[in-house]
Amino acid sequence: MKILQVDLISSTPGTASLRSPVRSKIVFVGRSNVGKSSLINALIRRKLARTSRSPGKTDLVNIYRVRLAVTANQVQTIDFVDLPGYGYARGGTRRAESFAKITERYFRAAREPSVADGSVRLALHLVDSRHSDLKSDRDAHAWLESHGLTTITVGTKADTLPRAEHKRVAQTLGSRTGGQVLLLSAKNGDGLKDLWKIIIQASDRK
Ligand SMILES: Nc1nc2c(ncn2[C@@H]2O[C@H](COP(=O)(O)OP(=O)(O)O)[C@@H](O)[C@H]2O)c(=O)[nH]1
Ligand SMILES: [Mg+2]
Repeated sequence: MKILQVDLISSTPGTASLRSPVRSKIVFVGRSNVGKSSLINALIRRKLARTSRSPGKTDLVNIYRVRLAVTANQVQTIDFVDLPGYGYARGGTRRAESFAKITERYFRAAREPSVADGSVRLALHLVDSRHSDLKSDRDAHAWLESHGLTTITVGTKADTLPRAEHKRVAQTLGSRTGGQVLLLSAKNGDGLKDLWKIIIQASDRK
């Protein structure tokens, strides 16, 4: 697999930009500071997404268009959608609302026949491996499921945990969601290959 090109194609608080020709979209959802932008950068092997030490900086929907050669003669285009983070306490209710609004609008728009056709292939729900059982994450997961989205739980920052704990954390995440779980690290690259496989498979689906 070779990444040919990545462009930030839109960065907006709204959904107008989503009325694009149908593509395979992979949506990144998670608490503020969970490592969404870092994961996108690690996957695309470029420093395109802005990362930040302090939470609550992004309330835009950023879409990265990724062109990759899956094999020598199979080129694929996938949009990575980086949604605003939730659960940022200091921003207060207003920020929480704005997340809910943007997210709901996003998914509603994506479900419209005009832009849908199942173009959202997968929601990657990012959860900090060190905090694997937070209410806001459980709520977000329930929300994604209730909207019928195929969701995979991704435990981020796995490098901060001793290896011996990976299994236990994966189990906690799995028992909570009942779905597929993947632990990874944008820092040391653990799990990225597995995530690419999942992404390509989901995008390939007709
Ligand atoms: N140790 C470690 N820190 C990470 C990892 N991914 C992100 N971070 C840190 O977590 C903070 C938030 O990352 P960012 O990608 O901006 O989070 P976002 O708000 O979800 O987009 C930054 O200080 C990152 O350096 C990781 O895999 N391991
Ligand atoms: Mg970010």
